[in-house]
Amino acid sequence: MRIDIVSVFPQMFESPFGASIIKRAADAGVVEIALHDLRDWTDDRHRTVDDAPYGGGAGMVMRPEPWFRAVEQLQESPPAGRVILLTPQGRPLTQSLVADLAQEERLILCAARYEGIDERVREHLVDDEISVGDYVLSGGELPAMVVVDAVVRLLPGALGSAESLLEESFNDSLLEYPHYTRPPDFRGWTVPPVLLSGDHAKIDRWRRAQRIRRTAQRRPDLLADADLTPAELEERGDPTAG
Ligand code: 9D3
Repeated sequence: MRIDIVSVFPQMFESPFGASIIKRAADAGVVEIALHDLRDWTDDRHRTVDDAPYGGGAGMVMRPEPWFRAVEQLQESPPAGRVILLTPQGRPLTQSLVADLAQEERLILCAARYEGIDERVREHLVDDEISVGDYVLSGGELPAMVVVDAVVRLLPGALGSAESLLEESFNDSLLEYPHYTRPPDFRGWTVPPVLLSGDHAKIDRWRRAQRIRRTAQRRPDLLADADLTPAELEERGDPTAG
C-alpha cells in the first residue's frame, strides 16, 4: 500500500513513523509512506493556507486552493488514492472501517488545522471523512497517525506470524482475558490457581468466562456483536437466548 499524508506539520509524523511496526513494515516494503507539506502548494510569498471566514466569526478557515492542487497533483501518479479528510465531523473509526481501508492500494490522508476547512474541499475533493473519537484534538495529524497504525498492522507481512495468528482469534468483539506471568506470588497478589493447574481445557473455559464477564462489566455495548453460544447467552440471562 502507498500512503500520502498532506499536512502543514509533516515533521510531526517522522518520529512515530520512524519507530515500531510502521518502520518495520516500511523496511519490508509492505507500505510506502510519503509526507507532504501543504504549504508547498501555496502561491503567495507567505505560503498562506488559511483565511477569514465568509459571514464573519472567530477563527480562520483553510483555503481550498492548496488542498485541491496538492491532492490533484498526487492523483496524477497512479494508482488512484482514496482521499480521506480527518475531521471531528467524520464517521467514527472502527476496526471494520480500518479493515476496509486496508483493502485499498493507496490512501491520501488530509490532516487539517485551524477552526475549519472550506466546505468545497469536503464536497468536491474528499472521498471519506473520518473521526477518531468524540474529544477535541488540535488538528488531524494525530488522527492520521492512528489511521496509519491501525491500517498498516493489517497489511499482509506487517506483523510477525505469531502476532498475525493472535490477530485472527481476537476479532470476536470480546475483551481480552486477564494475563499473568512469573512470579506466582507478587507482593501477596497471587495468580489464579487454574492457570497453574496444567489443565488446558479448564484454562480455556476460565479464560472464555473471564472475557465474557469483563466485556459485560466494562463494554456491554460490545456484547451485542459478540459470538456467544446459546449456553453463554443463557448464563447472561438473555431472555431471547435458546
Ligand atoms: C474548538 C474548535 N471546534 C469548534 C466546535 C471545532 C474543531 C476544529 C478542529 C475541533 C477540533 C479540530 C481539530 N481536530 C481534528 O482535526 C480532528 C479530530 C478531533 O479533534 N477529534 C477526533 N477526531 C479527529 S479527526 C480530526
